Order: sequence, then structure tokens, then C-alpha cells
Amino acid sequence: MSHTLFIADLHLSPTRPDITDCFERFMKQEAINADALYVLGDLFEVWIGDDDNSPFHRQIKAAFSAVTEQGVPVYFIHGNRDFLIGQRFARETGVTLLSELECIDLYGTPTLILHGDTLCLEDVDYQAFRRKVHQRWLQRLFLSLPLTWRRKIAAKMRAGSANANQQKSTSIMDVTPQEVQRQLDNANVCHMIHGHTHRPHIHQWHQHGTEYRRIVLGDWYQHGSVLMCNEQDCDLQTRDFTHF
Ligand SMILES: [Mn+2]
Repeated sequence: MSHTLFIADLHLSPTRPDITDCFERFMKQEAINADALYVLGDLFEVWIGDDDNSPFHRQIKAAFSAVTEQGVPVYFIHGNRDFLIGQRFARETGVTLLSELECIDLYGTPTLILHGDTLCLEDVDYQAFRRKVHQRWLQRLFLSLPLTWRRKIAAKMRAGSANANQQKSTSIMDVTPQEVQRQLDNANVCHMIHGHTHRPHIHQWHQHGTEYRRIVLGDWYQHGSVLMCNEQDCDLQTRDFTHF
């Protein structure tokens, strides 16, 4: 039966061959048969520019090309780790880059899709950081630096953010319910799919007689996490890693 797949928060990195292996199997065996694949951000643990053409990155790009060359559309929304993925990556993979908030027609159901970081308003420090690093001039400046410098800067920022996140309460790291409702109302839709919080769940609630649904994609830390949607329903599923 025809279906559409959603994934997010894979955090692919050369240090986790088990995740990469699961991702490659998913692309080869599943994505290839889908109506479309949506990657809702944080595909990579870190992305410092499309010119970072390491063997690892070439391997991941090849997995996308193999799917898009078969005519399966693949769409990508930036996460907070890989917001520097650009047009060169898109050209090399056949992936279509979407804006941070998109409304898609999911088998007749208008559905808002996004990474999810813009829903977490209580994480004030992160939102300030986000505003800073999403400035075009700063991104251009960063991308003009040599790769070795960019690697060092990214590692330093990552260490700082990991440290800060340890101090934050779990509620700060989750979505702000009022912001979820605001973005849904703003787009005039009742369904939303996002990642980022690493709390896979299908939330359903009623407001003013309308039924709303918010699907949170899982991360790929202990197993793969896939949302499969068809005309009838959406199903959150896991995929086992092969242990090396
Ligand atoms: Mn994220």
C-alpha cells in the first residue's frame, strides 16, 4: 500500500556505524518504496558546510541519491544541528530543501511539519542562540572560514551546549503547549508532525470541538524510529540496529 515516511534526529556521525547502517538499510529497503520521504532535521550530528566532503558524508549522500534517482521525492527541513545544509547538498543528493515550517497535504489531511525547536520557547537560551546563528551574514562568515577552524568552533559550541542542557529541567526541553496551538491555529490546520524533543508519541486533544493531533518523531539513539503514514492512519515504528 502506498505510504509516506518521516524520520528525524538520526544524528548521523562517523562514531556511530550502527546508526548509519540502520539508516542505509532503511533507505535501500523502505524509502525506495515510499510515495515520499520527509527528513525533519538533525539528520547529522553536526554540519559545518556542504564543502565538507568527507568519505562519511559521501556515503550518506549516496544513500539519498539512490532513492531520489528512483523517482522517490525526498524533502528536508533543517534541524538545530544541520541548519547549514545548503543547495550544494540538495544538488548532490536530489533532496528538496523546505523552509522551517511547511504545510503538506498528507493523503487529504493538511499537516504542519517542522523540526520542532521553534516550539520549545521555554528554552530561552537556545532561542537566543538560534536567532544568532540563523543570521545570514554570520552564516556566510562562518562558511568562509577554513574547514579546520569550523570544525574546532563547532566542537567548542557543542561542548558548551551539552553542558548547558545538563542543567536544564526536562520541561524546559519540551514543547510549549500554547506555542503548538498558536502555530496550528496560525496555519489553520489540526495536524502537526515534528521531531527535536526525542519524545516519540502521538498526542491527541480536543479544543472548541475540534480534534487535534501532534506526532513527535523519535530519535535514532538506541534504535531507528520511523513514522509511516498512509490514507488510513499514521504509525510510529522502530527499527533495530545491528550490533557490531
Ligand atoms: Mn534538534
